[in-house]
Amino acid sequence: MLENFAHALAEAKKSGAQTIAVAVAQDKDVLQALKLAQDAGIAEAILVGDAAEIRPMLQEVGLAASTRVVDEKDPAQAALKAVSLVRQGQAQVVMKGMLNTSDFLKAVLHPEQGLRSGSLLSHLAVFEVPGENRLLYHSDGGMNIAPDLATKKGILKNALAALRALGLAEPKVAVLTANEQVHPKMQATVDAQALVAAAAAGEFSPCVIEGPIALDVALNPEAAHHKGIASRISGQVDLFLMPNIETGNVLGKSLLYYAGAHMAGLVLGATHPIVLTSRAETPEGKLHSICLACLAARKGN
Ligand code: COD
Repeated sequence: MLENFAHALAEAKKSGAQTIAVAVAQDKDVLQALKLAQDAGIAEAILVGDAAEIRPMLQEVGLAASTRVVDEKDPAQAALKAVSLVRQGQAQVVMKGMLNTSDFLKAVLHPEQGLRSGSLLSHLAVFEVPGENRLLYHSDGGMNIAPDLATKKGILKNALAALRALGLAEPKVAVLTANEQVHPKMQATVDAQALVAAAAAGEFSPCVIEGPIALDVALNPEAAHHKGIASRISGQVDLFLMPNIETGNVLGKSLLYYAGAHMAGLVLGATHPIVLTSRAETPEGKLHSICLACLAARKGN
């Protein structure tokens, strides 16, 4: 179980450096994050993007002038080139730089040149929240927009595989909804019931999963007690499965801005780990995502 990002970094350091191909790398925060990762001994970078913009930034952030730069001004082409470096085995991880998420993900999903594995791709957000004694995981607040039941199953499988690879043998999962009653007009509650039934039939083992479950019950045993709910996971949830992208996105940003949390972001289910950070994230924040991706690459995901 990873307690915090410092713990994750210490684990990643044990495996030596992975090579990261960065799509549209002309961004000082991205380059600073890569410098931090290099100094920590967890990653080396290949920078794909506008070389005329990237080269002067190298010295500013302290990266060596000999750092490999692949010149490509067009962002969509740069994303495809970064992805192809991973396909060719020249890098083990691909990272989003200064381009929008959809354009980056379209390169990852490219039928011939992308990193598809045949599985669903999904986003995993990892949070270090003040006062919590371990990292918390949310999915999917970043990629799958309005998941149906089959997509939620794929999201859950990807997240469980990642959590197990990160050392959680039997993750505790809350299938989040607005309440604990199954209501036919609230599709999230219907899906939650179906996911828990599938889990009871062994589809996601090993894990302990509950739903439909509201956030207060998932977080707080007293809330569960007051509502008369006998929960095995209340207050101990590792993975929060989101009903849709907006819930995941808003809850995640609430943790960052109201609770002072720190976040890492990965895309799971591809042939290689994918670093997906917000452009607003600080270099230290981007380092957390690089670190988690390097751990995932080490585990062979
Ligand atoms: N996993 C595997 N294959 C997928 C997935 C997925 N999650 N999504 C689409 N595909 C495949 C489809 O099967 C199809 O073959 C091809 O990709 C194109 O599918 P479309 O047309 O449905 O998908 P796109 O290209 O229009 O969009 C895919 C995105 C991931 C880009 C889109 O879903 C998206 O923009 N998601 C939200 C990203 C975002 O804005 N996040 C919030 C900020 S972090």
